[in-house]
Amino acid sequence: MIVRPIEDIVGTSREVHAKEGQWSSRRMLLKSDNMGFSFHETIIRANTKTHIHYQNHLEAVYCVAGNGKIEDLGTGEIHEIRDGVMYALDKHDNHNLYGGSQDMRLICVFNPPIKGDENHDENGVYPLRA
Ligand code: 9YT
Repeated sequence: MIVRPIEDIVGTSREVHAKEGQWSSRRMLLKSDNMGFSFHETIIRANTKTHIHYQNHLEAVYCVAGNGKIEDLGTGEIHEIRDGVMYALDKHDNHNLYGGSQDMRLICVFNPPIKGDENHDENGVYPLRA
């Protein structure tokens, strides 16, 4: 059994920050934990915009605090995100993620799992790591 409080993640190599400061990702379960997925708590800062296009991963995201929006760049649709809303990038959806008036706290699951220190490249992609 793995039991891991968030205090053991914050400030360690398992916490990764966006290069431009829009988000922090606390990686609670990684590939090395052998669960078949990775499990993150992500803080999206208020009043920020992040372009994301996970071409190598599927991601499900559940908002547990704060508010924001997701813009589907394939369809042009914009969806409100708040406590209780989930979105799943089941088609590797190209999107913009916006922090709203408050920081958003998101619980994120990635398949295949993130290995550790991945950060977005210039196209909002995480590389696929062996
Ligand atoms: C929601 C989202 O994709 N935010 C960017 C960071 C990512 N969730 C991560 O690595 O935790």
